[in-house]
Amino acid sequence: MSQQVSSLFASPTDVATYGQYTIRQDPGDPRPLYRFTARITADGSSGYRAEPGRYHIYSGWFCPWAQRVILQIALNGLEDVISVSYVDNSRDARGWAFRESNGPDPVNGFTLLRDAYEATEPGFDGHVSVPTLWDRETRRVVSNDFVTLGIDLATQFGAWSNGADIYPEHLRAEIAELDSWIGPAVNRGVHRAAHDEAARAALQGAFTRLDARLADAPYLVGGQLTEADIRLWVSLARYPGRADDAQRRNHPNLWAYARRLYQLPAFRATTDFTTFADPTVPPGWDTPAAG
Ligand SMILES: N[C@@H](CCC(=O)N[C@@H](CS)C(=O)NCC(=O)O)C(=O)O
Repeated sequence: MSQQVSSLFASPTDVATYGQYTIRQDPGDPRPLYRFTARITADGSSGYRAEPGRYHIYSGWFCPWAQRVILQIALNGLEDVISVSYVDNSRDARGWAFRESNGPDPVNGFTLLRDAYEATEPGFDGHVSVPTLWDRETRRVVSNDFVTLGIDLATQFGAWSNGADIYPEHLRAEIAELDSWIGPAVNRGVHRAAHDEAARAALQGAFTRLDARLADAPYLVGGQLTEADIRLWVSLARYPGRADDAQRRNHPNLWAYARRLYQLPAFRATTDFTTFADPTVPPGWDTPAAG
């Protein structure tokens, strides 16, 4: 019995034995870094039809890119339509793995996420990343492209969703416009800002702009919760200064908005601060907002 149980899990992370996780890309290799970009479609025209029970997402609690996708599932009420499991929060050269911490791989019983890629493409040598979308029917990785994955979850599963329209057609251009500066300054800048003066200035500049925008609007675009809020939230939640008094003084609307989002069940259920580099939950976030 104990043998059976232990075979569901990878051995503990062991960098001394296995080394650090790295990806080698030879100069001149034209292949994209993230190789799997297939799309799910409601009408099945892409070869991957939106169907309940067919797809599984391998996620990681720590990962902002994965959380975007998991938030789409939660906000659309698709928890019983698309299954989700979580890799362990640490890795060595073997990449993401399934351990007791976050449970086994409920679909394939793999111990390493790499095994899913290897089953899809023998000899696979690219990024083993979360989120990864697995198709039970064709038994392969369909996508590890978090942008299109989130959009497909938001738009192709209408037959089973609760009707929330998180990526409304009339707001897509505005969502893209926001992404063009929030992406570099915030989503990709937040970690760089810890050790790079220019990145820090860009991040604080973006916060100032967002603070003004949120002064008289509950959400970033269209007066409703959209993909734009999801994209911003995953970085605000992981921003190391989120609990600082100075942040709340300088950008009161931005941090009140972040707190409001955290009051929503979907945001709360998909955010685990203990898996972030700084696990601090800002003061007041755990108490319900007034009104
Ligand atoms: N960087 C990816 C987004 C996903 C991502 O970076 N996920 C991280 C965890 S937060 C990961 O699994 N990294 C492993 C890798 O990229 O090889 C992309 O640009 O598509």
